[in-house]
Amino acid sequence: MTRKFYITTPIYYVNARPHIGHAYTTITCDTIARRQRMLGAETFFLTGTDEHGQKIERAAQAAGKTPQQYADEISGEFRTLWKRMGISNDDFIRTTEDRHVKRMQELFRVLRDKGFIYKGTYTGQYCVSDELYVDGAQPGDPCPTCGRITETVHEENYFFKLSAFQDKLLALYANPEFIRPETRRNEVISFVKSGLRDQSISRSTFSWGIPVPDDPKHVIYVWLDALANYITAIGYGSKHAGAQEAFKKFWPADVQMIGKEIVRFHCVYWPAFLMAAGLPVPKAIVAHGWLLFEESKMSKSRGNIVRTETILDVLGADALRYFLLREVVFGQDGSFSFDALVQRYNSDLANGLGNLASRTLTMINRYFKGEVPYPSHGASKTAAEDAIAETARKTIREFGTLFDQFQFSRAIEAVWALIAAVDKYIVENEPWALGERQDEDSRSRLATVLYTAAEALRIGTALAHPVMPEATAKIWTQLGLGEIMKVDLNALTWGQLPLGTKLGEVHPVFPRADKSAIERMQKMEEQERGPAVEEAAPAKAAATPVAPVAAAPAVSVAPASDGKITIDDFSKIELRVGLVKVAERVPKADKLLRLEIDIGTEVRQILAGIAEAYAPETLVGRKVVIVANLAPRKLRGMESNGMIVAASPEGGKPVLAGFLEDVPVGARLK
Ligand code: ME8
Repeated sequence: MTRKFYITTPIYYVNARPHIGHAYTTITCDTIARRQRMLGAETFFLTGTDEHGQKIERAAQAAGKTPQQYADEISGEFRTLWKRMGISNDDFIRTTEDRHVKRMQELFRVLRDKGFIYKGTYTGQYCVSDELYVDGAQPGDPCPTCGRITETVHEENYFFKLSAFQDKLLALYANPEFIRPETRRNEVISFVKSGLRDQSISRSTFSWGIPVPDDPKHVIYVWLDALANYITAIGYGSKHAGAQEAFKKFWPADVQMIGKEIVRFHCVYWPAFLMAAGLPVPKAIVAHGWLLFEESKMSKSRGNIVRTETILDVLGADALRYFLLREVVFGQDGSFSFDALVQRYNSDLANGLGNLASRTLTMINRYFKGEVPYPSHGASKTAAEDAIAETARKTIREFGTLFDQFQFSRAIEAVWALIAAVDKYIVENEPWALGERQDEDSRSRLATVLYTAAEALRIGTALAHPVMPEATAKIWTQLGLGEIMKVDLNALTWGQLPLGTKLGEVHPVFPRADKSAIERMQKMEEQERGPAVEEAAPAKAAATPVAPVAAAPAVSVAPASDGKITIDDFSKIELRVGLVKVAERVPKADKLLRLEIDIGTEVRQILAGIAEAYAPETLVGRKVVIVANLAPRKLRGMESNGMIVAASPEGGKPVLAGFLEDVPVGARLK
């Protein structure tokens, strides 16, 4: 019977456009799925979007759209991007799809019927950004995950009896394969050992979610809704025989890949929900680290994202795939930079695999009319050929072992060690010099050298295919070998390159990237970021908060339970009238102005992203509104001490807030 393999990514929130952090997880899963297919497994690879909850409802509101319109748009962007990148997912689930909604409600019913759900009242703190109940927090406390100030929630909820699962979960973690890597497993074990409280699994103060069956005043907690995607997508809860069949075949998942910040949801709540429903738990939850950019986690709220499209436009998907899997030690955080990307591309792809392919195939074209030559088993075969064959065999073994342990970087390194060995072999054996001679020994030696190089190239290419599907498929065609996807990796071994194979047309696969590639990508990202207007940053990151211009106050406050804030909350924000004394452009920053503003008690330096809307000279002498009690931040190496308040119309330029009547400098707005 064919072995099955089911792999999932998290389903991504639709409050932010995809960036290379999301691409990292998706690429990793795609690579694993492709290798599994080449190993003969019946593979199902699932990704999708997480579209319900208060965070999405608010983001849609802010964008002036209905939540559904908003979700349609951003979910569409994820799908378009994955398609453009050639991601081989077998399905894409959206939590707003009817199939998910119905099956999710069925799961809720099952949990309720089995006695694991009861009604109660929740009073406590909630982080909307992480959609997380923060146990033990007091009003005004920050979220332990993102640092934003939590909101107080007081509402009637349904609860899940999580406390009943402490021992069962600890027994589950005894299996070291269940949570990977080990560090994450230890964190989860100590969290569960410290005691589990029942978990609220519904909300009743907003409506953007799946209604609780038979009690539609409540919507199902977005994390229960979202986690269920992994089973609803493959047929759980469906009445159709085909769907039931698929569920039976593919569940439990073999690998559920996530980023490290959502380990608790996947390793504690998720298996508890499944056990309560009487379902098997996944075989492995695998958590990777974060992609950092400019030294902090790449995320929309920090405004430090890199879009995948920029890299696709300039270097292509394979370059990004290779870089992420080779450069980042899986499980740990890894830094992204355009410099490092281009450097890796040139050294490993243009000069490494690309160069080996083009020099080997070009010489076969030149000296053997484009047909794979017959190696000699006689005198012209030396120990050097045996050494390459042995290295190739070892690489096949090592690559498989390391890859299956999620050590992608080391697995790739093994293939590149083979490429380096073949390069050295070519240099030492000088096929170009042999090609100049016409005697039989030289011809025979040349055939042996080029066959050996081509065979090693074939093996390296087959192994690297899941990592770089597009480029390796091209090399495969140039080798005259047809469809690389059909290769059976179980049977891959030295000596299978058919003699006399007619090569395809030879083209360079990785043209060298020059320095301008870095500048081009940086420029594209700068343009995309636009003026330095960002969403409010985490309160925790006090040294790096908020933009110099914002339409809304950037100090986090705790809304009362109906989403409104109290007067006390508002009074935390110190808005004052300021007078612009100096205004000038910031060199090499198209959008930024440096302002000196008198606020009555002192003159402040504030940097504002308004250079495209206001010429500096028109601002001097103007009265503006500033947020005076904002923690200072550095922009372009200069301190910005406060923030100017401006309206930021969607798609338009910022407009400064001002007064029709005269007001004294330093007056407080309240
Ligand atoms: O958490 N580095 O969605 P999300 C590495 N909807 N990976 C990153 C990353 C970064 N800087 N940024 C994002 C959610 N990711 C929930 C999941 S699942 C039932 C519900 C990747 O849009 C990484 O996989 O915030 C992370 O876990 C995921 O995107 C978070 O995506």
